[in-house]
Amino acid sequence: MMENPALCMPFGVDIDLIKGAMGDPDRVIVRKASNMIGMYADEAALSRLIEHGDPVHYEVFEKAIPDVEGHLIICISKLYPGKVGEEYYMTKGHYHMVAGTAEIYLGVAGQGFMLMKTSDGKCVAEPIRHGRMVYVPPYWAHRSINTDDVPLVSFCVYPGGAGHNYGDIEKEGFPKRIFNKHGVPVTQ
Ligand code: PAN
Ligand code: ZN
Repeated sequence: MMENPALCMPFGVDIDLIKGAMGDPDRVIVRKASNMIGMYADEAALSRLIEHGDPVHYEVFEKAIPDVEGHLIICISKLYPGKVGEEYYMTKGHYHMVAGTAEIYLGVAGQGFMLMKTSDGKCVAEPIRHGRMVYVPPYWAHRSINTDDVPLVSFCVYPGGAGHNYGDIEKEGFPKRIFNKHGVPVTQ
């Protein structure tokens, strides 16, 4: 008889709310400037960054939870401070592969925005910071943006089996961007 793929053992994990790190992650995804080609408005500024050290833009710390319905996938997302030209560092952003699945982002440290869009053109920038939760409803693509000068750390929870669809966002982009203009975040 086939074993049920959803079966696993209970566990706990330490989360360092100051450093924005998971005690014992099973997987760490690291995205550098060179993984962000095509995402920022100022492509020349991104090329310069890649040539000058290719800095890490963000890290995602994950536990190995079965990616099937019934589970809740958890991760810590740590988005470093910085700018590409005048545009703040951000994540690639994605729809979920199973588009009708939601996600909860709890702001742990730093501050910025969760930029969310639908395929029919709605777009919302919701502030996220320590102590604030952002609800990403089903069908909304989502990208975090760090407008602070410390890492923006979030604790994310989404349904097992949701998956990630990066391709549609690479094609569509987001209708809004957030720039640093004379020291303050401006949405354009
Ligand atoms: C988050 C994101 C994480 C990194 O865990 O995956 O913040 O952003 P990108 O996946 O867009 O590179 C999430 O939304 N998971 O579904
Ligand atoms: Zn997501």
